[in-house]
Amino acid sequence: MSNFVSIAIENGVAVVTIDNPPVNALSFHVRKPLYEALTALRDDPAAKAIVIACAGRTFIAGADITEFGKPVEQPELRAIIALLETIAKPTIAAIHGTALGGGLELALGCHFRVAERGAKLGLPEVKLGLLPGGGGTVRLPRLVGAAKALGMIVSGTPISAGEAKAAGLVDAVFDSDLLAEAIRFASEMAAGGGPLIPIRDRNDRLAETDIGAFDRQATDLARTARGLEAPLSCAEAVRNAIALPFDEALAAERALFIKLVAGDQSRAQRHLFFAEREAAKVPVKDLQRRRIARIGIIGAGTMGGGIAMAFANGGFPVTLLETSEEALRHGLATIEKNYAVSVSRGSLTEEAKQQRLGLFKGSTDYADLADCDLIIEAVFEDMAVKKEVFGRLDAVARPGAILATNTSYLDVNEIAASTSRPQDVLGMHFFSPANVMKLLEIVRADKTAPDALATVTDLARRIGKVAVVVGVCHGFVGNRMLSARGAENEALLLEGATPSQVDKAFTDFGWPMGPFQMGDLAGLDIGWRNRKARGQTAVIADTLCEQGRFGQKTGRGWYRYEGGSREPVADPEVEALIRAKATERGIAPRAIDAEEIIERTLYPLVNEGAKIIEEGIAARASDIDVVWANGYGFPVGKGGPMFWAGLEGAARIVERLGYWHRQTGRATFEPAPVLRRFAETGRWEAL
Ligand code: T1G
Repeated sequence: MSNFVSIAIENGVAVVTIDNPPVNALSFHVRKPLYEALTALRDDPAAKAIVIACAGRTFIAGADITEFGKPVEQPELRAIIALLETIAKPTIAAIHGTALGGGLELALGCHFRVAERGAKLGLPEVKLGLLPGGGGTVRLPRLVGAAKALGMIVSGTPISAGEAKAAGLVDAVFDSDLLAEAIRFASEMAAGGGPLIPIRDRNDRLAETDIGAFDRQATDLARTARGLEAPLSCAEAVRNAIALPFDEALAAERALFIKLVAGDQSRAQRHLFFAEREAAKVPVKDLQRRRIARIGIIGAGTMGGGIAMAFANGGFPVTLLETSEEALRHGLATIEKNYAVSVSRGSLTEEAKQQRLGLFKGSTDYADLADCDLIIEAVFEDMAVKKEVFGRLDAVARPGAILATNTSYLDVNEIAASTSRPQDVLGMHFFSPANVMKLLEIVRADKTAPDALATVTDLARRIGKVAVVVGVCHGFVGNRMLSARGAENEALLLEGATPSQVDKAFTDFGWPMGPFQMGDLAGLDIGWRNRKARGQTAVIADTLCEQGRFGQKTGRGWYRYEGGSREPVADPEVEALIRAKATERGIAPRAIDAEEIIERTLYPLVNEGAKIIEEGIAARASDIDVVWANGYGFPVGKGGPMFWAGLEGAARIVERLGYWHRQTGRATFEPAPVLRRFAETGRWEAL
């Protein structure tokens, strides 16, 4: 056959094996021999049944994403599935690892699906700004019902083999020997001679659909789309499956797919897919990783507790150190409460909760960190405190242990220099809540050893984090750019905009919330403390804090929050304060539109990213996109600030920054040379 597709016939059962590492994507070089194999077996009397299986760690993880945007080579996936549905002998997909996207769609072209206990099945195309384009939106509802299919397709979240069995998506689940079991299953089906009904001809589950409930579900799901087209197209396609004859619904799916795959949003989300994988690659291949079995966390506060949970969730035993028994008890109690909330929400079993709690060992004695392989400090954000902690760590940690600081801003080189082993020191900047937020900025200090960096980068994936390696500067990549994005916030208010107007410009852009609502959520006192520590001021925000307006936690900040609700209400008192501060400065209010707000906030964001590339703080522009999409809610449909700059038009950004620089004389607006270069070449690169 070919290197990628092979056939073996055993006891009348033909096994077609796909072998296209690393994830058996349905690349053209797989599709062609697969089509030929199935055609041959359809007509081969020796084959009483056909099993489709995959070599390696997973069943087919989808179409080959690298082929999107290029001319499509025949046969397409749809042709292979249409061929499958003409085969008058049992066809069985044997699923291990993941059956995703086109991989699950191919399996839906078979009469039967059997899976290994640990397998995951899903249609995650929406996460690439797409919808299933191989008939998934039309066949899946026929098997699992429209409501279940809609949930799976609009969320893109895979389900377990057990859940798939319960939903009717798979016909059998085996704990082991998947292939042998699949061959046995195939023989039984061939011998049974039962009716072989292609899914396209199964309409019972669709007929049961409560269309009113379906439309309400679709409307709810659409509400969370925040400007993304794919979730709406997914809902429309599944609706078509209910309302239209099979082939019409299939054609409608195709039209929607072609529109989305050519669109900027899918290009942006595909960019992020590969950018996340690129960011996790350490430059030195085949570097021996250090052994990491036990984790030590210093500080059981909000960050320390969240970090500890992230590692326990990844199966690591954790030693949690605090300065006093009381602080330790409080920290452990908060962790237990957080797990209890997950159990009450059904996202965790009581058994799993107990198992994870069993991984924690509390202590107030530094000596208990001596058997830890990685120790992460999450104490108060003060250099003197951090140096004192690292000095004590240096005395107790075993040779070769990795010592990490969770600082959000401070100089990791200075912290490393407070130890006798700077080669073992790096930053691990988690985002709050650390057990939830996916982003992890790994800070490479000047003396950090490459194997320590590689070890921690790999570890990040094992605890479900998206890791980005960054250099040392104030605020690293994320927070440094956040300061540049926020530098104009107060000026915009003094000149006439309101907090609601600025926030609306951001939510219309696709952000979950704007800077003022975000400030109220995080707590205005944090920024206030940082500004005071750095001798900086923010005339309006400082006044709000002096009035005890710290945001949601005090019921008043930039907005009012009535009766403990999280819903922001515009507060005339704040607008009066802003006008008063403006009058004191002789600033007359004027109309400011969303375009100006975006120019004065997101253009400096991109500009700061350009400086970061120039300084080598980020290895790639796409790393910056990964930081902002995973840590700061940058709309994925825009691909991150550096990708978006290409969509927005770098020449326009340079021109408008130049305009505001001339207007204000403020440095944040001076176009960076790397940005000017990007405007000329379309490539982000250090000069
Ligand atoms: N196409 C091309 N390359 C892929 C790929 C794919 N579908 N999936 C993974 N890779 C590459 C990836 O870039 C990396 O490369 C390597 O494989 C290992 O991946 C018609 C339209 C399967 C859960 O969205 O979610 O089908 O960096 O590091 O952590 O309807 O990969 O080593 O050079 O992620 O073990 C739908 C995408 C496609 C699933 C494994 N499918 N993949 O995770 O490994 S659209 C998806 C994943 C589609 C049809 C449509 C994960 C994984 P490199 P990895 P992993």
